[in-house]
Amino acid sequence: MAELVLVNPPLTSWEQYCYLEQTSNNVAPLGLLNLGAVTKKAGIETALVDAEALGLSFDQAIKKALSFNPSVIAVTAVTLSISNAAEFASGIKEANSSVRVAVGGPHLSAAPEETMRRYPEFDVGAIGEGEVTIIELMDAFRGERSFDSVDGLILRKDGGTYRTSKRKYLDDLDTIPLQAWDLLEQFPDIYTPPAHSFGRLPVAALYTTRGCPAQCTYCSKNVFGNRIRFFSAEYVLESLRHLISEYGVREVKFYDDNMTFSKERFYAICEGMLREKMDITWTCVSRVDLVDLDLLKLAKKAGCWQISYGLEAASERLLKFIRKGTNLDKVRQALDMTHKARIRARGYYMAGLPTQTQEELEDTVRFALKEHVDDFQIHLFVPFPGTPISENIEQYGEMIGDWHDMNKHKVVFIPNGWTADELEKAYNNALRRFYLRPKAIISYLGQIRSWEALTKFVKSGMTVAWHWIVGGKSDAKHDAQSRAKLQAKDS
Ligand code: B12
Ligand code: SF4
Repeated sequence: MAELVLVNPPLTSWEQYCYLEQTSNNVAPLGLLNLGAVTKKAGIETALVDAEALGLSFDQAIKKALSFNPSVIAVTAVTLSISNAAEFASGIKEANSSVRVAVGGPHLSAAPEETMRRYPEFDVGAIGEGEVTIIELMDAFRGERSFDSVDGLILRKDGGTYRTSKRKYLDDLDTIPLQAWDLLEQFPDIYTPPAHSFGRLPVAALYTTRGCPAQCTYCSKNVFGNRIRFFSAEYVLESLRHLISEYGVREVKFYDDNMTFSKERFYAICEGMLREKMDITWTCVSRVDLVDLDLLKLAKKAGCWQISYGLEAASERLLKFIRKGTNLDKVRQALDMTHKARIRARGYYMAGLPTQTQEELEDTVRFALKEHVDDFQIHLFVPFPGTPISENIEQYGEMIGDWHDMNKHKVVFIPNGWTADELEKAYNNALRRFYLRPKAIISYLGQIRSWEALTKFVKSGMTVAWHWIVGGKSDAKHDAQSRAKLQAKDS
């Protein structure tokens, strides 16, 4: 029994990664783990169904969620998964119309009105940070306060919607209890990254900051906003101790955008790991203007083996256009320093940015091949709702996809001067050119430290290479199979 069930909706690896599905990254739903931690602490009986990680169909997810006999279901979604969240909510209502369904997360926070208009099956939406909202919302569902008095909601009235006051950001993130990992079925066993992205298992994901003050125009920051807030070094170390002692975790992926923003705090985290001789290897994400050689050397000593940087494009003009706030000199310096510190550098790039020419994309690929980019991740540009660049996107090209296509592997936006076919070919070509080089394959193999990783690497590498060389099933056929899997009825 549980009064509240938190749900990560069904989503297939094909929907998320298309033909790269063998490289899927199964990460625990960190937002729901935060919400579960606060609701449990408040004495609310809580369960969690991670339908995506468990590979559940809608029918299975609905049955599982209702088996707890909840009065409220809280579902989270990014733009890609919002229509699945709605389909799930609709099934819940059909099975038991007295259960209330609340929705929150990055998509609802970015497009609250349009989402509530499109999907009447959501009773209420939660905009922004959720830890205080969920507690107050549960009080409102119990009739102990009015919905209007809860900040950060979008509510229905007379066939339309209205918002309550804006939810203020938490000033002290350390007041959030440690993530409720115990709510996950099969953690950490089923939460594994793609083979080229981990050294050791079990792996857990964490983040140590919220918000980002940079101004990148394509970035979706509707949940945590522009001000960076930090979990303290001690809080991060306590999270690590907990994961190591309770779950035997040996590798951690820090997913926050700017883990090195406060050098003092980053040093304290690394020094703490060393002082306590934590048997942990890890990766993190940063910006090229937020690292230096001393910091990188210390990170290496503390177990860091890869840092990801958002490099986006090897064109000064485009970096300015997207307001990245960096330049190619800083990129080269950071890659060089990362290499000197013997940490692998992963570069995130985008294909099909507004105003990007075919030559500029070609320059980007050449740059990545030439510089010390050990792992190359290129995604198709997506003008996500709520981002500055989405506001006047029609001026730069044509939108051809809807929310459900926004997985960064499908063409949803065709910049002026391109056709969809040209863009797709250029994107696939970029991936093929980087990965199908002996140097890249040897480098990936060199980083693998376990049989599990090696087996996974060979299997996924062969499937993807087969697709590049021979071609695979049509996308339409895959789409249909993926839908059938989600809509299968449990006998
Ligand atoms: C880690 C991460 C990943 C991981 C894992 C995601 C996961 N399982 O949680 C990986 C690498 C797998 C990944 C994949 C993708 N990601 Co991602 N990811 C992130 C990142 C960096 C952190 C996410 C996170 O854990 N946040 C911390 C938690 C606490 O925040 P939260 O989930 O938003 O939850 C809070 C609130 O939203 C709210 N809340 C959430 N749900 C609900 C429900 C209710 C009822 C209530 C009351 C409150 C509430 O309360 C929570 C606590 O405050 C964010 C950027 C960011 N800063 O958030 C991008 C981000 C979420 N990803 C994004 C995208 C686009 C994707 C992908 C579609 C494509 C891709 N490859 O990048 C896939 C889709 C995956 C999926 N199934 O959701 C976008 C989403 C934009 C959008 N509008 O869709 C973001 C915002 C990045 C960005 N700035 O553009 N991602
Ligand atoms: S892309 Fe990264 S650096 Fe830029 S605004 Fe978003 S989180 Fe900040």
